[in-house]
Amino acid sequence: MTEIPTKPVLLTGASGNLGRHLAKALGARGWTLVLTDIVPFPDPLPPGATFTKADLNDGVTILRLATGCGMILHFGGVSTEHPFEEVLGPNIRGLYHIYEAARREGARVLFASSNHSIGFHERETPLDDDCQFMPDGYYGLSKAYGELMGRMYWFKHGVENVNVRIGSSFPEPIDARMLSTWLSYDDLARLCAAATLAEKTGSCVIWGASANSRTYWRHDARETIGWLPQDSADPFAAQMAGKVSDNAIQERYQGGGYTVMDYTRTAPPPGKLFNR
Ligand code: 15L
Repeated sequence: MTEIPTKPVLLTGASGNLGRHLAKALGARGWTLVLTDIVPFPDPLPPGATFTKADLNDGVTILRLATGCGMILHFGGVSTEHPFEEVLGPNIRGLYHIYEAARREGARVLFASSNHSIGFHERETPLDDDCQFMPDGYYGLSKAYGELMGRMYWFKHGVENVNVRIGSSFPEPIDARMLSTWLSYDDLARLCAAATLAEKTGSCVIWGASANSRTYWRHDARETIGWLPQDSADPFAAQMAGKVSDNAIQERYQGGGYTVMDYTRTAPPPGKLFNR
């Protein structure tokens, strides 16, 4: 795909692992990128890109950065499990600033959601995009809230949004769980490009995983946005097979290690009908 968006694209979280890869990959396509992060951008700027150090809590600056942009790729905020107070500002108030900016600009949002919004689903239960939220911590909860914020802005204000429930986006899978959840950097970049260039998206959900035969996930809106993953974790299967933890809870649920962080339940885990 060589098409170039007609308006600049705002990329938050540009200095993070995924942001850096996206800045490079989308910059190489000739896209005009407005990059921002709370920490400095560590790489050479792609041609035509600008970088502004900004806090997502600062709504005025977010509005200014989004001015003239047609798309916001929102990868900023806290990206792993943290105490509630640390998640609140960047992931809840910050996301509100992103959606207000999108509303004012008539821009579309790609929200980097996470599998941790549904992390307490059993690994053996294949999920579609309309499954219940089952957050496995404050971080996952903020991602569920973020997806719902997108739905509200779509119904109430017509702001389009693509909610990507990212599995595990790393250069390569690093444990057996990632044979199911891995998303290659290149598939992620192609997904961001497709979501930006699609004619219409409405408010939709995409499972952010490569074409892994051991996937936990099924139906989503990939046909609507014209994205199909091209990579797969399958070739890493033999290497990763033994890389499992000795924690039965962690191995039971899709969210893996996040489900057991600060886990204080003493009774046996709930059954499949999760509230019994
Ligand atoms: C995420 O949401 C995190 O951002 C990432 O660091 C991984 O922990 C990933 O989930 C995962 O579940 O593997």
